[in-house]
Amino acid sequence: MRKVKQGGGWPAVWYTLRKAREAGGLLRFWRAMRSRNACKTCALGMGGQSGGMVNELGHFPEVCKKSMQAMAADMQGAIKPDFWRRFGLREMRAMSPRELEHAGRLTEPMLHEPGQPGYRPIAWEDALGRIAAKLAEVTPQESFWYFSGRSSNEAGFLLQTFARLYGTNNVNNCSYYCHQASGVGLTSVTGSGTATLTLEDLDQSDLVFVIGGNPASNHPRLMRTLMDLRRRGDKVVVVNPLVETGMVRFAVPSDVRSLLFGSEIASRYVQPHIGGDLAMLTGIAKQIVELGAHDEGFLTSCCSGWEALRGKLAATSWEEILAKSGVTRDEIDQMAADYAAAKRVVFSWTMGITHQTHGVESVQAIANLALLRGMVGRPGAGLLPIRGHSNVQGMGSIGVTPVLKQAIFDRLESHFAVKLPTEPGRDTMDCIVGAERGELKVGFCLGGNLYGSNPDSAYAAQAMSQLEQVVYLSTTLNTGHAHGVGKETLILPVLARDEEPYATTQESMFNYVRLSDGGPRRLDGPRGEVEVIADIAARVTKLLSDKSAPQTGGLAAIDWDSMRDTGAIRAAIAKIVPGFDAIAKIDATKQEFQIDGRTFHTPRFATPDGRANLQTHALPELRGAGEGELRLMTIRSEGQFNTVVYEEHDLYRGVERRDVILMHPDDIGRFGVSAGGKVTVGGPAGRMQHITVVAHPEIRAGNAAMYFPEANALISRQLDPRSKTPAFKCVVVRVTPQEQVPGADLIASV
Ligand SMILES: Nc1nc2c(c(=O)[nH]1)N[C@H]1C(S)=C(S)[C@@H](COP(=O)(O)OP(=O)(O)OC[C@H]3O[C@@H](n4cnc5c(=O)[nH]c(N)nc54)[C@H](O)[C@@H]3O)O[C@H]1N2
Ligand SMILES: Nc1nc2c(c(=O)[nH]1)N[C@H]1C(S)=C(S)[C@@H](COP(=O)(O)OP(=O)(O)OC[C@H]3O[C@@H](n4cnc5c(=O)[nH]c(N)nc54)[C@H](O)[C@@H]3O)O[C@H]1N2
Ligand SMILES: [Mo]
Repeated sequence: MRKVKQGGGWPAVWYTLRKAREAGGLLRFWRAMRSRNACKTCALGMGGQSGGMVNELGHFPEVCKKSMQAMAADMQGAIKPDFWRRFGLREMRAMSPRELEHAGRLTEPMLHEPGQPGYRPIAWEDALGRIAAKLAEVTPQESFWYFSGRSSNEAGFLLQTFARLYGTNNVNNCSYYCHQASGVGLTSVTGSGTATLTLEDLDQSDLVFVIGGNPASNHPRLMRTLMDLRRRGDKVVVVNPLVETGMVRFAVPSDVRSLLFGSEIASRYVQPHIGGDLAMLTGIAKQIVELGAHDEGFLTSCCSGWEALRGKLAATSWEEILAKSGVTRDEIDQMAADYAAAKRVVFSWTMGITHQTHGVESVQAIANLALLRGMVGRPGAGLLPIRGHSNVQGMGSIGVTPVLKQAIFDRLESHFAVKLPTEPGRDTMDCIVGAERGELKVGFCLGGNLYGSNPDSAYAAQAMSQLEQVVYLSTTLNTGHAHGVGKETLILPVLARDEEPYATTQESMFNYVRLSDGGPRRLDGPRGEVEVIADIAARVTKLLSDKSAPQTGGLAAIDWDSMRDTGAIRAAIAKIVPGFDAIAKIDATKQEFQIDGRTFHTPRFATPDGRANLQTHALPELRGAGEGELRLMTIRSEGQFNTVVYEEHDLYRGVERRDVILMHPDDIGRFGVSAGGKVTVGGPAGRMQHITVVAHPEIRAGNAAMYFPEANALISRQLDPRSKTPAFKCVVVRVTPQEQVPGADLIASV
């Protein structure tokens, strides 16, 4: 496949037209894209009341391919009834993520029971009755509640409140596999777990660091901001072991000049080894201090820990920094010079930073670096974790976390006059471990693909198979429905947010709350998430009160039927979640808002003493540097959204298929394999066979890449101890030519 020379551009424009045709015509598609609903894909916060394709500053049109993919997917027809007759679990397991997604929309509740070959349709009444009966049978501590970041604040709040009153804190969201390290790291420094700035600040900056991310395909709307920055003569420093085409050049489709001629994005591109960022960031900080370019006044008056950090930087040797980061002293000096010369600097980062066993420390090191020159707590500068799912941040804000923030805990108790459980709740991986050990019996998933997003796929499937009941609220099929099944599995079809009969809200990565109007349903059958949750909650409350169970008092404190009205849920959120007061009236005012207390335009932070806390770190060993070892990252192509694959090819990297490993030509030689040849890739959790080697000179030698979610078969369950996030981006693997594995051709590929 020929590699494109830049991201975006005409292919993105043609793609739009093709998707529109698939979705039943340009007009129908355009109307759907322009409806007043927050964009369904990433957390940049497009759409809402200004209508689709408008950003938080009112700029239109802001277009991106993946929002069209997601929209076209929701506009698919229903799964054909004979699908379930033709395909049992065995056949579904042989399907690719793409085939499952393209089977169509889920419209009927489906049930899989022990001993049955596959799923069968079941009436809503029966499905809801079974779920409620199981929840009334098991103890609350035997259940867990997983939330993806696609659902609304209202659905998230209602379900987490129900789970607590039912009696468990086993409540968590996909953030544990995503930006949890950012939340934990930022909270330890600024007292708040989210971005410290607004979109407007980003537009005013004169230098942006983009570390460990590929926004050209994963957050394309950010590319306009970066393009504008370069046009003003300002700078973008990209840190990534892989040279991503779209981060070098990008043609912004909605900008004629850019579309025709392309725009340069990175002014500097630095390629550390995978996992080398913490050492590299420490090096830049050390150099800033050696240059005397730090802001001594800010550090002493607005931060704590400056003396300790200064001492630690001085004591960390350049040899150690260079060996553990994989970058040269020259590169560090140049980045430090860029930084020292800039006035308003934004540090942004994504999964290359958080998917590491030292993710929290790397986030803290980014914050240290920003604080060294007083770049937090002033306009036009700050810290920006580039979030994934469109409402993953909202899920965290409204309490979808094992441990509730004290204020939310207290106000939930007082508002509803209830007592909440205080037993520690499980994070996401701990739920999988608990399932495997037989400590958990019911798994309830509001969207997402818990199986597909887990490391060590075989373990995840085994763990989930021990559960007595798994419940999914989903829009389309994914690999979880095939592999992540319990003894009994129910799939409840739900409406996408632009099809719901009520308004909902979502929170962007800039702490901005968007209002989605909902819209007409496209298909008969699916129900609104809030309606389904309220229904189950009412049934469980009834069953438990019939049994006089201890939780009855708490559950009965809420009239669950009244909670089918999202306005009633918002009224509760406004009273309970700090910073969300304005949500109570959003329906009437249509006034979207910035959450209070999170954006720092003055250097007074949300810590008890108002100071930012600098942190010190020991540098971790560089993994995968041994004989015969390769460091592997698992990444997305732009034709997928997480475990949902829309296209098998990867346009920007010029790769035609997904069962590949991208290796540097030097490593291809070192391992005695050949480009285009088949290999076995062995990782800590398993082996993958019949993998095709793709020569990718753009990746730093010693490092390799494979696609998520397929490569989860290889990845160990090793976690960052502080954020409990798996090291999806740094897995030590070995590559052997296919022929050398005895009997390899007899074993089916994973
Ligand atoms: N099209 C599309 N958009 C998406 C998604 C999607 O699947 N598809 N998913 C959404 C979600 S939930 C998320 S979280 C975001 C993810 O957005 P990203 O974080 O941009 O996505 P990843 O593909 O995980 O890749 C991370 C990048 O990190 C680099 N990298 C890997 N290891 C390291 C390292 O050790 N150091 C550094 N500096 N870089 C490293 C890789 O080369 C890659 O370019 O995107 C969101 N948007
Ligand atoms: N190896 C490896 N593993 C990873 C990653 C990686 O980079 N490498 N990335 C991690 C990251 S960043 C994340 S965020 C997780 C992703 O984890 P998840 O959020 O659990 O997974 P998704 O693939 O985004 O979930 C997609 C499914 O959500 C459902 N869905 C879509 N829209 C809606 C809706 O409106 N309502 C409901 N109820 N359901 C809906 C559809 O059924 C769809 O199949 O994976 C993680 N796992
Ligand atoms: Mo994510």
